[in-house]
Formats: sequence, C-alpha cells, structure tokens
Amino acid sequence: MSKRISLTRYLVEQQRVDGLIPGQLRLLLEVVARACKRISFEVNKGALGDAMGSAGSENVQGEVQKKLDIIANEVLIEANEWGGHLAAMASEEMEGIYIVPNRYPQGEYLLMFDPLDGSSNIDVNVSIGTIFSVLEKPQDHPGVTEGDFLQAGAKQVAAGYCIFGPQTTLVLTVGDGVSMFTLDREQGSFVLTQENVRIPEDTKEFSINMSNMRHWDPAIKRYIDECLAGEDGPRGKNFNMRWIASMVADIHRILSRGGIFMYPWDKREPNKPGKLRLMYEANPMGWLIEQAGGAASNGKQRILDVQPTQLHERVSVIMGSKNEVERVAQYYAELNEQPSA
Ligand code: P6P
Repeated sequence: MSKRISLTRYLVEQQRVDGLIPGQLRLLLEVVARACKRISFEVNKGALGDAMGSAGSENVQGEVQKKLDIIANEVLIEANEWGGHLAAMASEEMEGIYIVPNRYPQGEYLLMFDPLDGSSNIDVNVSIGTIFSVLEKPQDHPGVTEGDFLQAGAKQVAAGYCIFGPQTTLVLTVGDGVSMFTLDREQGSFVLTQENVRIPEDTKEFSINMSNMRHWDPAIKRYIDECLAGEDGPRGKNFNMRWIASMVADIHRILSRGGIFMYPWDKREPNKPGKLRLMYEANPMGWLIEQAGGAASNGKQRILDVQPTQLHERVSVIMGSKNEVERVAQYYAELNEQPSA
C-alpha cells in the first residue's frame, strides 16, 4: 500500500506548494481536527463514559441538549480560543458569539460549528458528527461583532465535518475540491484516504423524512411522487430511499455515492424557512457538495448566495446530485411555488 499522508502534511502542502491556505488557516484546521479527534474519543466511550443521555437543559433552538452536545461544544471552544488564529466563534449550542478572551491574541478568522449534529442518535448508536465553517473577519473595523458572521456561504474559506461512525472521518474543503481523512487510531492521527471526491450528477437515491409528506410544498410532493412511481412513471427508473436523521451521515453517503438530501420548508411552521440552520449546517455542507460537483439550493436560489440576517437562521435544504437538485428547483419555478421566505 502506498504510504498514506497525514492531514498535517496535506495541509502544509496546500499551504506551501499550492499557496492555497495561509499559515493561520492551516493552524486553525489542525486545531479543529484535534478537537474532532477528542470528541470522537468521548462519543466512542458510549455508556462506558458518563456522557450519555440528556443534560437536562435546552439550547438556543429550544432543543433538549445531550451531555455530549455540551462536551463537544466545550472541547471546540477550549481547543480554539488560545491559538491566536480566531477572533470569535459561534455555535448551535450558544445564543451569542464567543469572542476570544483578551488574555489570548485575536486572529483573523471566524469559526462556526454545530458541535454534535444528529445528537438525538447518540443513545441509539447511530453515526453523528461535528460540522464547521470558517469565514474571514471583516478587516474594516476593530473588534468583532455578531454582524461580522452574517456573510453568505460563498464567503467561506474552509468548511467540513467529522463523522463519528464505524470510522471517524474528517471531510474538508478549502476551495480546491473535497478530501477525506480517516482517523488512524493506532497512530492517533488523520490520514488522507480520498481526494477529489466527486458526486454523480444523477442518482436513484433520495433522502427525506417521509413522515412530513402532508406538509410539503407541491414542488417537493411532485418530485417525490415521481420517484415513487419508479420505472413506470415519468422518471423511467426505480428509486431507493435513505433517511438516517443525522445530516452528517446522510451527506457523507451522498458525497460517497451520490443522492439528493432534502429538508425543505413545510407548513408545520410556515414562518420558518426550514428546520436546518444556514450558517453552520447548510452553508458548510452546501460548499462541500458544490466542491464535489453537486448543487445546493433552498428551492429558489443557491444556498451559498443566501444573505444571512440572523446567526441561527434556518433554511430550506435541497442538495446533492446536480441534475436532481436542478429538477426540484425547476418544479418550484414551474409551480411558481416559492418556499416560504
Ligand atoms: P427529523 C438532527 O437533529 C438534524 O438537525 C439533522 O442532523 C437531521 O438531518 C434532521 O435534524 C433530522 O430531522 O425531523 O427527521 O428528526
């Protein structure tokens, strides 16, 4: 087997050979990777650790926090606050931004994360993960505010996730394609296991929570009905369905073999654009999907072009195999049905 290269060497080469990432961004990504490794060890303890079950509190989203949600959030904060590469952080688990304390040097990057996405799956041993997104802090003013985070996803300089499943795998883009790094537990380091990840433009596999069918937009209902009609229907082929209810796991499958992932607006909460969060779920995942040749839409526009107005805002999500995402967007246009704003 050819000698595998470590995440560290890969990032040094991206910095030195390709000049793609500045030193401070390389440092940031290595720190995030080490934090993900630490979270993986906590997750893998399962019932042998004391981190299972609910923390008895709710996060800013009003969702019950698992103990591991809080642990993962603390691991990411503690790992990143002292290195001098960040100005501030934002997390699904924190209402406001976390400004790097004055006792540490302030850096030029902003880090956002969902520290443990899919955490409702922890107690049933289903894959979960950490999602992260990196922006540059605007340099036109001193200090850092929440408003500095409100940048469209197209402004990201790095994005990725770490999936804690049968393997622990870090998936990363810095704008030059998507690479995957598997945790070698014997060495305790991430090693490159796949480069230039590509998503097929067509698929036979859709991913959506079917229990919400009666609440969907007509455009989504039309798309799924046609998939269910199979080879005798307008699509002329049979489809399969997967729904893990862990975005990291569903997106990892799509990056690995194609498919379309949808969590669209529905009329259960018509004033909310969707369930998933724009800044630290849809934007990082959308950039990864695009960098792998897929597409990411909210039904009416490219997700990465959505201009955020709130740190924790939600968005309708349709992403994956390019031709399928474009078909759904076409159905929205044709039915003149725009997802709720
Ligand atoms: P539902 C997990 O709670 C999450 O935020 C995503 O990871 C996942 O795709 C979605 O919610 C699952 O939602 O409504 O099917 O439980």
